[in-house]
Amino acid sequence: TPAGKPLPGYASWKNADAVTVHSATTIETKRSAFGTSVITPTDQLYVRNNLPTPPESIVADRDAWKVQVEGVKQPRALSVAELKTLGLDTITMVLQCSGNGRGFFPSKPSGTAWTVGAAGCVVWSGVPVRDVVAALGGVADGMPYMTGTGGEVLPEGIDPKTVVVERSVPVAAMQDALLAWEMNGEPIPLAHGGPLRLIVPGFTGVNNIKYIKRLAFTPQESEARIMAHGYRISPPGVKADPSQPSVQEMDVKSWINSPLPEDGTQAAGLVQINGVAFGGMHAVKGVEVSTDGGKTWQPARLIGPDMGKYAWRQFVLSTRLPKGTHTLASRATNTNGATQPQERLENRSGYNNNSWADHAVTVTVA
Ligand code: MSS
Repeated sequence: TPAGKPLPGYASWKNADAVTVHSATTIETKRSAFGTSVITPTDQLYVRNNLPTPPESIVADRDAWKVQVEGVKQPRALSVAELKTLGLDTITMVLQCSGNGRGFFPSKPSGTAWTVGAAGCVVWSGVPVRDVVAALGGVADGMPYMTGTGGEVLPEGIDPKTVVVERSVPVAAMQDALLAWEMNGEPIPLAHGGPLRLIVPGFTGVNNIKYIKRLAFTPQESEARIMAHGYRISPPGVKADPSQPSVQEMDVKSWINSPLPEDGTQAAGLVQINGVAFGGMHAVKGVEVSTDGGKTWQPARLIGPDMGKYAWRQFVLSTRLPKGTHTLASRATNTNGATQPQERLENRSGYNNNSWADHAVTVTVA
């Protein structure tokens, strides 16, 4: 990133040309770097850390890492080595920060002004949480939540609840969840949560706890600040509180990755307008593309492999663009019948932006 900040040490192996470094804890994939191969290469995937990254030493002996499992009939600590004996599955999933698209909010909420690049499509391998739970006698009675705790060593002298990365999701999310040790064919790098990460498919980034040290089935949601007050859909100007909805299940969303204004002036004629689309908790049913700012829409074609309902699909509209300026937009629909809305849902912290209008791009053709 010649003009931007340097890559931080723990992510020095990232492809500097493919990312924008916002800060030492926030690195965004460039819109022009997503390509059309479905999977986001690990060295181009965004990073978002709420705390400083743990030391490299935690990935020195990956199999020795332990997770404490609680709120089951037989609670105990399990090593990664033991987890590997209990079950195995592979799932492709869109990992997307809750604040992806915040940069399009005119209200300029505080937090990183991500545009589209706090997201990627990643293949994860690990043990299904339900297999771990079965090995420990099942979930204990009266536990409506699954709570994951990050393995960061917390700064001393402050109430841990104010800083710990600990999130609760409804226990039903366990059905598709993994305790993962591998991503895109290699052990999960420290930057992305190795040696062990909780993967909750369909749920926004923050619910996918890195370097997980505790997985608990709990009677209540975590009282950590990141759960109780952080990541809530608060009305504009209203302070966050636990009564407001938490940022959890993702919504249907798509955006165009090519052509882009930064590609410069396009030659008039045939163009392959392409991008990515995902359905949140449901598969993508279809994508429409507009070349006139949303006045008219044409069906796009889904291309590339279908890697399951939690993955994104690539789409293309092959069309002719005459000379002039054209506002290109995409609008996805999922198999549950939800269509991407024109407008974002206004909220204080700029979460869950899936507005098609915000994600439109204007290109010049000469
Ligand atoms: N985990 C932990 N442990 N820590 C931290 O900080 N963050 C979150 C998740 N998880 C964290 C965790 C967030 S917030 C996000 S997005 C994600 O993660 C990211 O991932 P990557 O791998 O990309 O970095 Mo927003 O919703």
